[in-house]
Amino acid sequence: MSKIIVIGASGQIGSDLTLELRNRFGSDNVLASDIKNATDEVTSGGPFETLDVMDEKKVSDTLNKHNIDTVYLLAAMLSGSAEKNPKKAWDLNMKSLLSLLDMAKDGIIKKLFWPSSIAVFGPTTPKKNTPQLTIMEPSTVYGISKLAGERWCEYYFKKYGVDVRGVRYPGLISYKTEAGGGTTDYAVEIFYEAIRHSRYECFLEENTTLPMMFMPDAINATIDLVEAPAEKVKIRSSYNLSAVSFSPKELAGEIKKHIPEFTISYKPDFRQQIAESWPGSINDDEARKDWGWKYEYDLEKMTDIMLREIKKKLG
Ligand code: AKB
Repeated sequence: MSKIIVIGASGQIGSDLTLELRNRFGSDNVLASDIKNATDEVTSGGPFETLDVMDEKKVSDTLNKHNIDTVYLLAAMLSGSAEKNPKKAWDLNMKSLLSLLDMAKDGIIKKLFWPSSIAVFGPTTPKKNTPQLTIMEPSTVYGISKLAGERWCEYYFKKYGVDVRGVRYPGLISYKTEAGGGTTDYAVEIFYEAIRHSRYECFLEENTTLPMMFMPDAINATIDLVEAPAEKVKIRSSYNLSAVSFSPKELAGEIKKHIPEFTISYKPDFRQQIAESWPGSINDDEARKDWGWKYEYDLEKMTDIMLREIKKKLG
């Protein structure tokens, strides 16, 4: 049985991922860690350690102490926050990856999952059905760090045989832990505001279509990729991954079916430019072909669950 650590277990992906990993592999085999406090569900359901991913020694001591062999490295600064703190974002996103890649190279760990993003694409990338291999000229700090990270992953795999795996996440939508600092965050905020106030002011324009995915699909993709036999994982930079694409107007229309009095207004800010630099839809043929990826949740199903679960959560 693998011994797993989730670094960044308090974040939007990390919290859901930790719970599902514990569900599949047993609570004692999944150590959650983060610099911030995690949700009660994460801290009470299994081991948790406070960990700053920038503290290389503490990270390596923790891996040794718990005999960890598989690392999910989710600590990162997202697109919106990174534009406000370019150097800090570069340091966090790059140093953490390079130090874990080195630990894998030195045999301290056996497997590393590292998330990339649709932010690796830029204004010159074909916007529709964006292929795995295409023009990549990201115009955001976050995107530059993710593209550089992808290149490092492939380099460590080819040069040192490091078993590193990754996916290019689209915007992720979930109800357990709110997102923070991303451009696609509107698609989570909108649900809370629809339930609380029946209205939402969106920071993107109404017709800005972006690739999105419901969290359970993202979690399945992540674990399936990490669990796939090594010979099936043909791409070691990061796989394109796709589910649904929609605009704020389309999402608002879907919410209106449940909350007829819901209204949306638009006040685009600096994130509009980031969103415009990203594709509207993604081609994920390679992930489907190599390790059998397939999404489950469409816009309708996702909206239904989001509204139901957030209502429950807000009481
Ligand atoms: C962001 O908006 O920055 C992220 C992403 C698409 O990687 N959700």
